[in-house]
Amino acid sequence: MTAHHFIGNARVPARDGRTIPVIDPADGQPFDELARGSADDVDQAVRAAQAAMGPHLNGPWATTCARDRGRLLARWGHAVLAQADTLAALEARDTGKAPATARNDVAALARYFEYYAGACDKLHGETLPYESGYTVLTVREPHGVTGHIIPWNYPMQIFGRSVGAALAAGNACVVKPAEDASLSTLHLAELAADIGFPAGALNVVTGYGIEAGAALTAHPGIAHISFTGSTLTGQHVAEAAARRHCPVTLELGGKSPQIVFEDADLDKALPVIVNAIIQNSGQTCSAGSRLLVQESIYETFLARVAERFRDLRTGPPSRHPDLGPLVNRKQFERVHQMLDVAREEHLTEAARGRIMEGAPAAGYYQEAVLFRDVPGDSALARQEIFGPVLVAQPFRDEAHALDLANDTEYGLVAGVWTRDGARQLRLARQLRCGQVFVNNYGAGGGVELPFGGVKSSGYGREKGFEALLGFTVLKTVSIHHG
Ligand code: TXE
Repeated sequence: MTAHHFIGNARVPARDGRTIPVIDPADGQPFDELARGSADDVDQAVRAAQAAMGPHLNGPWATTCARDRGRLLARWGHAVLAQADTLAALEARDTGKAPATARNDVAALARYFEYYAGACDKLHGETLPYESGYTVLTVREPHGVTGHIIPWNYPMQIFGRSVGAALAAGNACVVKPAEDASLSTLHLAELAADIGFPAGALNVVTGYGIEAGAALTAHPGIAHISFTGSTLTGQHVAEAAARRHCPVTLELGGKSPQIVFEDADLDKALPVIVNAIIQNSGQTCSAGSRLLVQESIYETFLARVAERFRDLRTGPPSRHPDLGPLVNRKQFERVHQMLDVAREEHLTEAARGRIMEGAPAAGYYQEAVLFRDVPGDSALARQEIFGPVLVAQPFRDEAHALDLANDTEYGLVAGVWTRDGARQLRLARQLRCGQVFVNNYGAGGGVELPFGGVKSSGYGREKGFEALLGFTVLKTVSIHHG
């Protein structure tokens, strides 16, 4: 792979030759290098994308019709599946993901391409009733060149949902993957070129957020930005974009509640609830990180969750653990900092998993941890930890559960476990978030399901057909023919 951007269907080194080491989270050792992108490199990528669109939507990519865009996306999806093992191994090495999670990411990526391949030629405008003698219609046009800033937790899935939808809608893309997880993105871009995407339709600039990411956000040639990452960086991105009236989609994570009522099917709920926090070692925007359990079953259900937690093994991806290492030292230290806060707040630890024997000492290994009786004002109940840490709180009744669930600055996802149909519907309507799962929980899942937040979890929607609308501009054409 080593140290190149991918611009105009070609490998391009950083203009100033600088690089970033790629660290293996399993042992903390460097194993590759990335190009360290600068504003100059971003400018080169934006120009390549602009050339693909043409000055008047007359470039080679802008004139590729919807049917052919769909065919290219479909071919790309097949190529991804044909290389599933290679991609999963690359991702597991780069991010520390357990192999099963990496394989699931490849399958989801291919499914995004399949979904958006089929959607390309179903994205259409309308004709509108207006005054006599007029025909008025709407057309959905691409923004032009779209910028995509991607985090390190699900590089392939987030690439698929964002870039897949943007290309399907006819935009040319410039992607800035996370400095901790760029290898799969570069591989995918090369694959796209191999199967026939025209030069400039998809460009990748690697590098640090504060350099390449900030340059992309500020570039006047970028007509839309899709960002997934932290709340604070999302704010910086939106501020920079606002200065030049550039629309933004922000997906900023959450502190999502899983609410368990006494009438729930607890056998069904238990594995889903545990998986919703440990999946990808807790580094999931929609992780179910707060467990709210009705008082009457609190002790018995918590004992069952604790039993599961004690069995969870964290270790190197090569040993097929339940949880792989955290992605980098910064994230490892952040989770440790939160565990220090838990000690200062005298929180009660109900269970802890274990680190597999022989896991390299320099790797970023963190056991799954369950805290109980965590007060609503605890930092652990309020802040996104982004690690395998679950905080449990009891609730009295439905009104109390709703108060606790909505008492958060975030609003991405919520899970509700109950057999009471009326309560299912009430809570689905009253929970302040972008997705509600009743008697299931979709941490990271659901290609077809529009996804995004309210409050500090961001705005705009990714996934599903809704995402396509966000990657287009609606033009109204009024024709007076008498
Ligand atoms: O995120 P950043 P970090 C949360 C999670 C985690 C915390 C910090 O709580 O602990 O964020 O992670 C690019 N202009 N999430 O520091 O900084 C950066 O290069 C433009 C939740 O890794 O938001 C990377 O590509 N871009 C989340 C991307 O932004 C900039 C997933 C994310 O990095 C930039 C990841 C700038 N000024 C972390 N600064 C989720 N919603 O799933 C950085 N970047």
